[in-house]
Amino acid sequence: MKRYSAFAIAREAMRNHTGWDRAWAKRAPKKKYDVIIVGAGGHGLATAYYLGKNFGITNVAILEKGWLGGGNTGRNTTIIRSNYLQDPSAAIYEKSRSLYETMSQDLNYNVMFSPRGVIMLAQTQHEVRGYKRTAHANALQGVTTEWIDPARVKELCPIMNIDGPRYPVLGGLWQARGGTARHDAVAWGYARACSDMGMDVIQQCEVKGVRQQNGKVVGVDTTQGAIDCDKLGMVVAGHSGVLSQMAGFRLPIESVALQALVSEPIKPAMDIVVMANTVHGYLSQSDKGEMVIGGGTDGYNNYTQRGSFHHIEETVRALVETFPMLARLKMLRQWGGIVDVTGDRSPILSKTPVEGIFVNCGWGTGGFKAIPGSGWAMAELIAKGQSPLTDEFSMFRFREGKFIDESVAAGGAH
Ligand code: FAD
Ligand code: PYC
Repeated sequence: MKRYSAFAIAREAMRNHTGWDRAWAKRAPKKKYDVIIVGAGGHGLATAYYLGKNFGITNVAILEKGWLGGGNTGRNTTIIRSNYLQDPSAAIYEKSRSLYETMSQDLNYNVMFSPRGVIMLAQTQHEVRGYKRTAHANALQGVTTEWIDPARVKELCPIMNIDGPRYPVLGGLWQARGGTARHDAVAWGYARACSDMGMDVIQQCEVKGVRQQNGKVVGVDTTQGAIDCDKLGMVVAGHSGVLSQMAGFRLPIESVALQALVSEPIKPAMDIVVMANTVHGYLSQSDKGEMVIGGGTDGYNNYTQRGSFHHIEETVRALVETFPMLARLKMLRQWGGIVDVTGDRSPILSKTPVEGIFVNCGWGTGGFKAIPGSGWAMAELIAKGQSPLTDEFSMFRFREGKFIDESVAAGGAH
């Protein structure tokens, strides 16, 4: 694969861009792989990438029923932060945030990581306590966050009305190295790197069945035929329950739509990300100038990858008191993705009751930020059967009552 560089761009400009390779090869499935990853979202692709990079395992296929990055990865609002409360969460989310810092160089692909800073607003006394506790925990964990007062919030985000009649801003949890990245580029960059290592990224290939012999996985049945494997990683977010059913076990997961919308583009109005979880809303401004807006999950389980009118009204109504300028904007488009939510709002990275099957899911409304860290950890779990980053995130913790409660830190309210 040719490297992207200023020199390559100049060379291609001189010859009408006729010399670029395809970013990833289009291949038909082989009969057998060492590892099959189901789901070419960010987590599946990152898992495959680190299997190759960290463990030299490259006889790998990533199977995707639609187009790569077309699930939640390409539908999310790209907030990256690592300000979680519990130690196992801080470890994996901070690993992930730090990998984002060098991802463009690592993948030789510009993922537009923008560490512009993220505030989680406290608008009730309950949130003040929760975020102060998180700031103290983060200090012990080596994660740089800070409790800031309302005057500093206003300084960081002048368009905000901090004296709202119902929910005045009482302060916030500020992570200066949090931010955003370009979601598609993260998926494309990993896919290109996987393909370059000789892995097969196979789109339009839906897994319809999981084959086992004597309690061990031996392959999958797909819309492109049967494919054998020694190990299987299920990394399908909102469809995890469907896949686990094919493999004959159940997961403690609920699937529910999360929606987002963007406004018409406007001149630069805010250069940080703000989350207001009490009122169920959050806001940032994209490089194109659109205000990127999201809120809470739908109030009922569903598999609907679509937006709905009531959600626009609820979310904008929630935010407009704190951001009065929103009232004057036209909304441009909205969409939805299916997120996979666990009871303790923490993910599952785990072995399963079937030997050779591993599952990565349960990132709920907050897994984009976790893509590189999750891929790093999941690759180690698949390659070695154990990873210090995944030990606490077993699917069996729910049976044992060892919850990792992240209800305060979880992203879009649910
Ligand atoms: P996905 O990207 O959904 O990938 C799973 C893939 O599996 C899909 O492409 C799907 O087609 C494929 N698949 C499913 N079934 C099969 C099958 N049978 N065979 C083959 N392939 C299959 N997180 C943040 O950190 N910050 C945010 O700001 C943020 N905002 C969000 C906003 C919205 C509106 C949404 C919906 C989510 C948001 N998230 C956010 C959450 C984040 O998007 C997800 O946690 C993350 O993208 C999950 O990635 P994934 O790779 O696990 O799943
Ligand atoms: O996890 O930070 C997050 C998030 C913000 C919006 C949706 N998820």
